[in-house]
Amino acid sequence: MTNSKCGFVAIVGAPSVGKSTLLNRLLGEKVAITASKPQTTRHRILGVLTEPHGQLIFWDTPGLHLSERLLNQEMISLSKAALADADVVLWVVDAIKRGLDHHLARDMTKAVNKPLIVAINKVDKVPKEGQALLDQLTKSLNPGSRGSVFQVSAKSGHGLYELKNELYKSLPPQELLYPPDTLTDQPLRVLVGEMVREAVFRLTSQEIPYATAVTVEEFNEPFDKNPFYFISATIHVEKENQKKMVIGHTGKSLKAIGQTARLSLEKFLDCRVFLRLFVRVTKDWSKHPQKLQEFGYAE
Ligand SMILES: Nc1nc2c(ncn2[C@@H]2O[C@H](COP(=O)(O)OP(=O)(O)OP(=O)(O)O)[C@@H](O)[C@H]2O)c(=O)[nH]1
Ligand SMILES: [Mg+2]
Repeated sequence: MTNSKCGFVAIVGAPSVGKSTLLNRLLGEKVAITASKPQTTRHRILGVLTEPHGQLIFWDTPGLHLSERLLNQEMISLSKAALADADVVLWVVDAIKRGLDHHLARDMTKAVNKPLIVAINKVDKVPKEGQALLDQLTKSLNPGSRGSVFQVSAKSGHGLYELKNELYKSLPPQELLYPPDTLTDQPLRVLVGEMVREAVFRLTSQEIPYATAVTVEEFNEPFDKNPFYFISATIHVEKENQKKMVIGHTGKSLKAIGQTARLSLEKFLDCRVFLRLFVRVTKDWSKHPQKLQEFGYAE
């Protein structure tokens, strides 16, 4: 009989509540991109945390929300699959803004009959005089016999030690399912594309973040004479006017996207990066199942 606890934790919740930030913070590494705009995450992202007493295998998921859009429906089905496959559900709630889709997330997490841990995130944003309201919210979200509620901050790390301990308690005793040095299942190339998409998400506005997909065409590791990564990637948008917006007047916007993406890639890869970006119109890609598949957003 093993002493270690190990199992799958589905991180679910409404868009923008801080699911991906929480995952990165728990792992101490960036495996998921984050942005202040909703619907940033489009995949089910695996993040593995191995500690002396076991292994927490997280799935970060796209924010649960209602949408007619094909891409969004694919995203939501990934979140539902994670809920169905997990050993324990970690429902993340924003301490300040509940948002329209809060009830959808609540109903979906209620519907699965599994241990449920609620993390009320962003408590660093709650002013002193808001503490009573926060405590009221904490009481109202208590899942009773299914689990418990924690006040946390993915930004400051507040409450995460206690949250982790509770997650371990809900997992079955079993041998580690992944080798201890596993961090994520995403190929490096996919992560690199995601970091370029993060820069687009953060630096553009209106419909552009939602009309963007990124593919990586070249990914060359450093070697003796070339002490940097050489990466070339394409930013796909759906319409000609969107391409103009991404490039910007005299290329200013694309330059800023390139700079931001390069800096986060250099931090992540711990090495200098030469990044070449192209912008291409792939007409209405988010409406075509085949394109969604090609860009990795559908099975
Ligand atoms: N102040 C504060 N901001 C936070 C915290 N956690 C996340 N954020 C911010 O909230 C925004 C959304 O964070 P994400 O991690 O991208 O949220 P998400 O739930 O993964 O969003 P989707 O993938 O779109 O569903 C970002 O601007 C984060 O910096 C926190 O604990 N405190
Ligand atoms: Mg996310």
